[in-house]
Amino acid sequence: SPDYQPERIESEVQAAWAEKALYRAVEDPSREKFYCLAMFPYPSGQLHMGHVRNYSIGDVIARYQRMKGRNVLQPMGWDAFGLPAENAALKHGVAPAAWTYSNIDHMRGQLKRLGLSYDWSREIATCKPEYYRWEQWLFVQLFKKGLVYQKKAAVNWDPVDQTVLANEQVVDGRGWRSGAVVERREITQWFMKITDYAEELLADLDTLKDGWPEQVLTMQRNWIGRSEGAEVRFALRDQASVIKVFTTRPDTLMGVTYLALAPEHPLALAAAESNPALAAFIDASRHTQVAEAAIETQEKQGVDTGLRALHPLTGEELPVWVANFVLMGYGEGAVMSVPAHDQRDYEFAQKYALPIKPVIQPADGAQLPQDAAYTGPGILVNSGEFEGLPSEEAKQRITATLEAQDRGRKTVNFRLRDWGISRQRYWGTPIPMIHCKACGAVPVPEDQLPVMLPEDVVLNGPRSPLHDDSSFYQVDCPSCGATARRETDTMDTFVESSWYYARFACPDQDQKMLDERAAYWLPVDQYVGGVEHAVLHLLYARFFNKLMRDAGLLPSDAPHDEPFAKLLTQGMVLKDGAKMSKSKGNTVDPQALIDRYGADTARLFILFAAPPEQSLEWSDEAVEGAHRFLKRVWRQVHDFGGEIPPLPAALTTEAANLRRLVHQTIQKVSSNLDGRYHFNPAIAAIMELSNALSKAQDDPALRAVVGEGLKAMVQLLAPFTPHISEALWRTLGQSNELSFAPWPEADPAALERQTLNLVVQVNGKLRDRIEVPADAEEASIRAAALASPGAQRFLEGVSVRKVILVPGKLVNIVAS
Ligand code: ANZ
Ligand code: ZN
Repeated sequence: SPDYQPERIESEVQAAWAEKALYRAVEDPSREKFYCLAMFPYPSGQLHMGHVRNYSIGDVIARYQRMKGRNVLQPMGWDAFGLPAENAALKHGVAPAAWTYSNIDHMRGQLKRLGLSYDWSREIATCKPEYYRWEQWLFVQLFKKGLVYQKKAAVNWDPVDQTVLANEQVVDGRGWRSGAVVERREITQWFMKITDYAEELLADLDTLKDGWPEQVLTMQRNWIGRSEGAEVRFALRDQASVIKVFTTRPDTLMGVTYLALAPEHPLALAAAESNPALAAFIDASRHTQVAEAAIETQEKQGVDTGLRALHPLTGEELPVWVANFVLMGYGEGAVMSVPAHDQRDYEFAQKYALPIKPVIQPADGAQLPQDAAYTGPGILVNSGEFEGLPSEEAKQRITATLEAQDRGRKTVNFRLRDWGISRQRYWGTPIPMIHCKACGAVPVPEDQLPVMLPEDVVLNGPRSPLHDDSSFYQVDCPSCGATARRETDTMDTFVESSWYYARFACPDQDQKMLDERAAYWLPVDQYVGGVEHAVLHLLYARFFNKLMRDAGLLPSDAPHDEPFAKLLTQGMVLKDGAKMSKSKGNTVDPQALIDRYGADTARLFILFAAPPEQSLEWSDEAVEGAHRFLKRVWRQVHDFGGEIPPLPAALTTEAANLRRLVHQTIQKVSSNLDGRYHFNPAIAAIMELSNALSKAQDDPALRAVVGEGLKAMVQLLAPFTPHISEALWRTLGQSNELSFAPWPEADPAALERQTLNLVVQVNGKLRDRIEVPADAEEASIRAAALASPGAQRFLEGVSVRKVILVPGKLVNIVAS
């Protein structure tokens, strides 16, 4: 038989697929569709092992569904905007666009080499104007609906490079290039109102519970962070203004001893004008980091503003402080402080000698802690008319009392913030807005879209060249014609990845963002990607799906409310127990693996080594093992050679047993692929079948069954190792396309175990009858006979001397 030469076989098979455009997806409402999508890659330059895993998993699912007769769409594209292109441009003096496009070319070749069944005619690169123009178009629609707006927000500012830095460009509080201490600056930026969709984004997570990992749903729920509570309004003693706070514990209202404002709170800023100590504190807080996590861990500090607020129910005077742990972006940017029952408030009160007034007693009568806040529920004390109420009831009653006096109301607050999408970077989608002195922010008229990003640029530093390119920013106001300035910020690259899955349905549509093909293909039936995207990408994509639905681009029905019906989050690829990463220097280059063993071995190894959701430990031996298996399969099918004879009308027991194994394997593999991703037991079953077939190979009496088994084996292997399967399919004399050959069905007749009825005698007298499998071993037949109730009755108190087996007829137990 010819040698197994993966490189030759794989390139021949791939050429044939490409020539026939085999995996081109065509909409066909009469067929059940299946949209399989793996998260598209950033074109960093080289495929890494995580990509190989991600895309191999997706391809198994797509290929299986295709063989099951579904109309499958499996597309691929490039998440092509982003910072690394700018960094590479600075390092190597090549324009980000040129760098990106050449990476795409290289990586496309690598993906093709893996034999992934993509419809390459639908390829998308998000940095192309024909893609991002529709993102700009949607941005304008959202602006008109009020779902996009501008406000000031904090950024990381590098005072030496005079530029805004992304969070990942800040290393230990310093600019990655200049080494300068990064400052916090407030600049005007664009926001998308994802908070308008907070309730729906939260509620619809329930509809995903059968298709998404519970862990991802939980992370999204926490990220959205819905809290029920109350807004309470505190009047100021000496001014007409009020301080609004959000609290989840209105039951503690009688224990408030001071208020705390965020440093950016308007009242704090106003008070600072006549209070130098306060001004200095606020100024210092500008130098601290933007990230919420950093704020949580820093030491609690504050300054008294000198303002006095009035308790809404008692009229008692309360000092108003500014505190560094109060976030401007959460709730109302102000807190009613209850040091007896909130740990932060407690520490702050201790530090600045503010009063602590307990108002909640543990219901079980336990003592309040001596040196900490008691944060649990309980019974109200020191609380006037609310005395004695349990916390839950007190929350209702106190809120109702405030409401009646117009000093508060019940509210729901979300942790989720509006999505700031402005990036002061070059390599991104230009924000399609124009700033006019007279008219304000004016959207670029639709017929002038796209706002093209100049690709032929030279980067001299981290500062975006758009900021200094007057041919880009100098424009006439579309509304009044005066000289105006084009927005020079670009969009967060998460915007592109929020809707690419929909655009794959109609990537050639140049009149609209989406057409009716999107209604056919969406939702994605199976999405595959890394769990690191559990929140941002997967939340933004869900948000965009709803935006596109509400813009009339997708049907308003339940199936189209969510973009991804099922989600598989694959585990990491490890080596020596650690994540493979360039910085650790422990990477294995997939290209070298493929060059040496072929794509089928690479795929088989990665699919067999661990369940998709779990981390996968690299192992050279396991790669070798996968390769040896494929070599054996190759030899096995070639040794068989030629036509598969028809099955004889009656099978010998041996033949029936082998045939049963063939059909059991079909059943096992199918059940492990159907709606599940149990690839390793599926592959293990195929390996067992291969073993059994190779033992039977030389027996002419078994030839028909071996042929049937080899054919099934090749079909079952097709989703995992498509090239060798395709080649062997031809060897077995098949002329149809294996990729579309119907998935084999287990024959119930073959699965049935043939049985024999045997007579059980004790000392030659008939005492029972037993049914045993036709292929049962002698020992198990003897055991069954001895255990039969009829024989047992006559075996009590005697010893068995001998058990005589007359095959196919009887078992005689000799006892005395
Ligand atoms: C009074 C109180 C008493 C509170 C008590 C807690 C315990 P979650 O559950 O995360 O929604 N808070 C409100 N706005 C804040 C802001 N801008 N920055 C920092 N903290 C803020 O948290 C709600 C609680 O966080 C609110 O309830 C408020 O403190 C605080 F025994 O009000 B609480
Ligand atoms: Zn104007």
